[in-house]
Amino acid sequence: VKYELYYWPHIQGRGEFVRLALEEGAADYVDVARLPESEGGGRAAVARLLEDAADGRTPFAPPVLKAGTFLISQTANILQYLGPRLKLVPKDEATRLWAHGLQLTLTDLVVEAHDTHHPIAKSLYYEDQKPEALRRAADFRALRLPKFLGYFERVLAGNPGGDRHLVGKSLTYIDLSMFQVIAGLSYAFPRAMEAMSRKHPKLAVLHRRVQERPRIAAYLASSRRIPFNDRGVFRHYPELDEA
Ligand SMILES: N[C@@H](CCC(=O)N[C@@H](CS)C(=O)NCC(=O)O)C(=O)O
Repeated sequence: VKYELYYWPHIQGRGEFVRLALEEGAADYVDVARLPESEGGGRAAVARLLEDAADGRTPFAPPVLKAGTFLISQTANILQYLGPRLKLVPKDEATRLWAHGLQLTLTDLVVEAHDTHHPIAKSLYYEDQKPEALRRAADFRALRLPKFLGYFERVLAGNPGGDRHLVGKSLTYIDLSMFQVIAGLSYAFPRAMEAMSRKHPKLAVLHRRVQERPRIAAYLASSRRIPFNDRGVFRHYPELDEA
């Protein structure tokens, strides 16, 4: 096996961005924590990886990708590594830096989506920060979501390689990540996102096209795709969506 992904086995979470790249790239990989515990899987596999490593290079948080002797953390960093190897980003440096910048912007959006249900503390239950979550989510829907999606719609419209992709002339890991963000936001905020996709038609088309790619469609239909649930980054609490 060429790649080992270490990520929580019960959620899509941030690991999903890596899973999608590995799937589209037809990579030889194992989603380690999804193996039975008797085969070294389960949450314990992730926990073990986050124990202090002998070489002092312990990752802070999953997802983590093991590739040969490399242990790579941070979603955008993992994708920057996998991109050229899975032919999911153009080779030239300028384009790769642009792509990485876009991925980091998606990372920021993911944090803000998370903070709608956990605006005060990760360590508290949603139920213990609900008034703050309601305020944060209202602001997210009214201002942040349109700002981020408007930005990505403009990037798509202005891509010199054409508006079928965010970067270059063919599919990149940025398109895959954008698909996942739209899928997650649509799960979390179905009503707000309905209006949003009407306002951002090019993103809506990109989302659909990625979903229909043969390898992605096969992956989404498989048991490897964990359903969205109320433990991941994207959670559906109806009261946080538009009235
Ligand atoms: N910026 C990192 C964030 C990683 C992250 O927050 N991982 C979550 C799971 S999705 C976690 O376990 N965090 C533990 C913590 O923040 O204490 C990335 O994009 O990979």
